[in-house]
Amino acid sequence: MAAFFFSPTLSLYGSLCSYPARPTSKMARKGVSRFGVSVPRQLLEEFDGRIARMGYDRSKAIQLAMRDFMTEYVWKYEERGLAIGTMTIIYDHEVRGLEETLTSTQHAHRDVTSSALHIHLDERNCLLVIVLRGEVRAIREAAGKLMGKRGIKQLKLTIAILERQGAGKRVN
Ligand code: NI
Repeated sequence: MAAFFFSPTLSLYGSLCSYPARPTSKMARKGVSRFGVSVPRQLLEEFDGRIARMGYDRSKAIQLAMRDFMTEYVWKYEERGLAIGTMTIIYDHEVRGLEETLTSTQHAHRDVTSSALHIHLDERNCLLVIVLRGEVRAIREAAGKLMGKRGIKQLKLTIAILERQGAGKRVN
């Protein structure tokens, strides 16, 4: 982990945007902003390799990543209202106490855990898909109980907001 933080960094600034050094009036009219970002060299190399295969340049890829980030995280920290979704978990069932934690968490948060599907992937690993429905705040709390637990190899939340609190309008 330390390697990540102490890796040499490169600036994305140079080729982040192909605009001239000073904003032109045309650029200002389009509402485009430039910014500099420092990232670990290894991360940048991997990023460049992947986006090249996908046919994106850095500007486009970073815009997509920023939008994904907002979709993914805004609901987790800001949204209030009614939502549906799934929590997909891949875990090692041999880790002591983990299955009990997964079950007790679902019991404790039965107001938002509608149902669950369990598939035994191989000798050790299981896939658990929990269907969620309820207040975003309660879903967030249930997910928070499991995030970072030892033995959970992957935890992915997919949420759609049905009704924003105060808005009274269905968006999905
Ligand atoms: Ni299993």
